[in-house]
Amino acid sequence: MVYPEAPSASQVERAAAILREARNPVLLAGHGAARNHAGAALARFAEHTGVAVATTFHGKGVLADDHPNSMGAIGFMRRDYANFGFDQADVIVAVGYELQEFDPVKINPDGDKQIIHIHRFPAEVDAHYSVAVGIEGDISGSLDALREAVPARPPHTGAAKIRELVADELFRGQQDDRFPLSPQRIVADTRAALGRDDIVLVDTGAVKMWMARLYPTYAANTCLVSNGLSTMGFSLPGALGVSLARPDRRVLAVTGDGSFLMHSQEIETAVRERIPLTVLVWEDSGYGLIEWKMRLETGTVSNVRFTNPEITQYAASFGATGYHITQADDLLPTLRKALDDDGVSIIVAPVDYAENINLTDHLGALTDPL
Ligand SMILES: Cc1ncc(C[n+]2csc(CCOP(=O)(O)OP(=O)(O)O)c2C)c(N)n1
Repeated sequence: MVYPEAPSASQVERAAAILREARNPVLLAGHGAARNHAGAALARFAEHTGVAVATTFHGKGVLADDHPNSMGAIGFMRRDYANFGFDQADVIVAVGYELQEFDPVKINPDGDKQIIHIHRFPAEVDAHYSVAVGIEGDISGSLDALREAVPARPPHTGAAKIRELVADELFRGQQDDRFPLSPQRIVADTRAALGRDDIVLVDTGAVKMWMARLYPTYAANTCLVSNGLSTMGFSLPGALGVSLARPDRRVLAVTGDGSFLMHSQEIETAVRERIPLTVLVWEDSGYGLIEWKMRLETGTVSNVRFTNPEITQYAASFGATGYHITQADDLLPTLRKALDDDGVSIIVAPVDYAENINLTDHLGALTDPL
């Protein structure tokens, strides 16, 4: 295959020399890999070199989460399962990663790992992202060239262990009948309601942390997360755009109640323009992520609670249908009903964010270097 923007042969050879000597190379795929449709080349590269692959939130799905080399998404708040894969790594192959996606201190705390940076343009660097070799060019072409320059290796065994940790947490979530709902239950039911190629858009907030870390994603650009600058208010108007662009897919906007109140006026657009829209609001009557960070960083919490309108009545006032979940078992059938409907539906799911701090405590205590 001929690619435009072919990588330089000398850059490829310098990177191959590092990879041949690597004891435990790990791959991080970012936004650029998804945006540049590098998923197929990435899978070929992972299968040949045996590397375990994590993605950033923006790269979610560029390697399917059920691929044997996949470790899922890298942790953002603190550590998460996929971070274990980087603890013992000596080389990081970063593919389409950009510094603003997340702070590399989390995967290269001592700045001692060798980094091969593959992207269409040179890397921005910092003390934890100091590039040993940059390969600039078409991402798929660069991956194929590097693959051809290194010997095949057996698959990294750690990836399967990490997939198991994620699957176990989701399985427990699926069984969790508590009300307000556990975040894991909402993620599990969201996954069950959508097909592999359907598209979910996730707003920023605690909701994003849960969806990004746990929602199994099988193709690039099927779980679109507001990250980087992380603007609130992206998912609902974003879903209108996705519905128009991909009328063949079912589309779900997932948002916290704070973000919902920043963009809910666009329900009017959906009703007026007859654009199918389903919105799932994780309701905690607060800025859940800010509360979570305050607890972690200052130990005190202030000014993060607010009162919602009665959202089902609010939705009805636009001519949309509102659903208020009142028990855990109602969520999945309601999601299915709304997604099968061509109209505009807003589903309110009360969430138990006591799980936020439990999660960071649990992950902080967990060390499982692979
Ligand atoms: C436009 C904008 N304003 C403020 C912020 C800072 N911020 C990030 S998350 C968040 C709270 C989000 O609350 P909510 O939408 O209810 O989601 P939750 O965290 O409760 O899941 C805030 C205020 C932001 N990212 N974007």
